[in-house]
Amino acid sequence: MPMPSWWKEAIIYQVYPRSFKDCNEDGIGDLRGVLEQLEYIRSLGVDAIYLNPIYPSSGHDNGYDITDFCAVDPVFGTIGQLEELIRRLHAMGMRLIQDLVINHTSDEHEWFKQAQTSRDNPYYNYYIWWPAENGKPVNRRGFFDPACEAWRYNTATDSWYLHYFSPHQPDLNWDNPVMRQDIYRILRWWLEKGIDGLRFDALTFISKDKHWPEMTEEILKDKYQGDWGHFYANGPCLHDFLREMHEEVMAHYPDAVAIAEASGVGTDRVLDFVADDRKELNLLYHFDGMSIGFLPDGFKRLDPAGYSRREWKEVYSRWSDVFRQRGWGPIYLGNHDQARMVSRWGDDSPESAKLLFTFLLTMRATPFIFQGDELGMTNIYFTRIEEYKDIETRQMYGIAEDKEGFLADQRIVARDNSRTPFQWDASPQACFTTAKPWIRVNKNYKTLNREAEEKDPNSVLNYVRRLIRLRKENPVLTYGDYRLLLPEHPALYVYQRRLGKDLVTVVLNFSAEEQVYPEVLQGRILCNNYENREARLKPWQAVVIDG
Ligand code: TEU
Ligand code: CA
Repeated sequence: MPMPSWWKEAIIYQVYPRSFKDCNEDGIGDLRGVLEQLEYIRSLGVDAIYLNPIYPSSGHDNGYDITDFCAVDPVFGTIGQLEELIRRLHAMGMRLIQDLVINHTSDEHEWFKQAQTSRDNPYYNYYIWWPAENGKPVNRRGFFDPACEAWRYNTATDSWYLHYFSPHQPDLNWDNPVMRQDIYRILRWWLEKGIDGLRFDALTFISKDKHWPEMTEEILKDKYQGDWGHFYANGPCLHDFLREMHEEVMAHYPDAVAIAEASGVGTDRVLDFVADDRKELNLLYHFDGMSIGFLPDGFKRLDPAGYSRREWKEVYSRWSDVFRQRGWGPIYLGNHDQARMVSRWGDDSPESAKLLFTFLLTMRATPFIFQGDELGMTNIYFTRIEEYKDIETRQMYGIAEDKEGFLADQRIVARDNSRTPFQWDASPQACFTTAKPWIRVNKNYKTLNREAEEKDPNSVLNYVRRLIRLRKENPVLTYGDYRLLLPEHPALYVYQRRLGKDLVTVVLNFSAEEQVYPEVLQGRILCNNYENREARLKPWQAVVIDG
């Protein structure tokens, strides 16, 4: 049995404030909207909120380009409202995890505004530069750059600055100890306000190899599975920085959880980050699950052959087994960077949404629920590039040769699919706002909304509430061992959770077809997304059995 921790037993609800609830009629969600809906969030039975960035931002990447780390963007509200959110969550016995971006800043951050004026400016070395006299910078990919470049020339300093994302997001130079101390000061400033943890954005990218090894598509393929994220997550000083950040900051707030968004880290390395004795991080979330079904070119193109449920079972079983003895992990099926989980991994049906939640809430990991998924909210299925707001979609469209094919895939995988306004009820704009929303509300809000689902005992919403209660009432679902059955079955995902005498079997028909599994008739039903239970499992049927 692992050492108990609140963040191992918690169920965490991700709030993307921009799309949650708008209370000042500007079409953009805000903190007042979150405060107003705290009772709803509590009614789910979750234990903590993970809040996407609310800091002043230049707005190129929905808040992931920060211009002031120690403030709240007026578009979201005030620091006082954030402090009220912390207070009220604590009073409810809940917690707050904030999202902080410390791999890069906005190019409108004071540090960068100074740095770009002169090589002698004290802030120049807060960033990563390639002096023009050294010739053309080495090949690196910028994920959101119009030409996929990761270097942008700056005239005043006659040098190029590095940006792994857009040119408006210059990467910070973590080799600079003065810059690191400034970051640690910022972390303490927030932790002193009583927040209960931090989700660190793109954290595995913070160490850069300053020997600037050449990177070609061939080397990338040979050494990093063709994934720039794998290469970027292999910087030489990454663990030194994480250990220092732990020693300097997180160790002084032992009840605060440190979570890394960790593109490029697999099960072969994860314990180097999260094993207790490493004194680096508590949780790290991977991309292996979200990468299922993509072609390996890193441009979010779907494999026309689709993906196999065997692969799904292998990935999630591997990410459960790696923590069998030490360490712990989160589990998620959607977030602000992914499409709606019921569209990406189900078939938009409520049954498939319930099945996905049964999986999410019975695995040996800390479940993260993205706002709206508990209603079964679906993709919005934009058809034209003009409908998209997301820098990633617009940038990739600009460089895509097959633009029609790219748009067809984006209907399934685009990040904007999960960023559409929360659907509260059937009133105009789903009661998200009385103004024009920053992004269109999904047309299905008239029937797919919170108010309608509150009234339906069989709604996805009420099913999720029951599942959350089931997980809370049965420690076997949190700490119990995990054992996969039928690994080769192409559609059935069956596994057991065992803790002492307690044994629970989870039977999931991850398909739109009926599947025969007579063993499902044994044992007392703890949860079932259909009325009845027969040896022929219905499409997307999920059954949790005691024994
Ligand atoms: O996402 C980082 C991220 O998704 C990369 O690690 C990923 O490998 C890359 O996008 C290639 O697909 C975080 C935030 O979650 C995201 O919303 C931001 O856009 C991004 O960082 C930049 O801050
Ligand atoms: Ca607003």
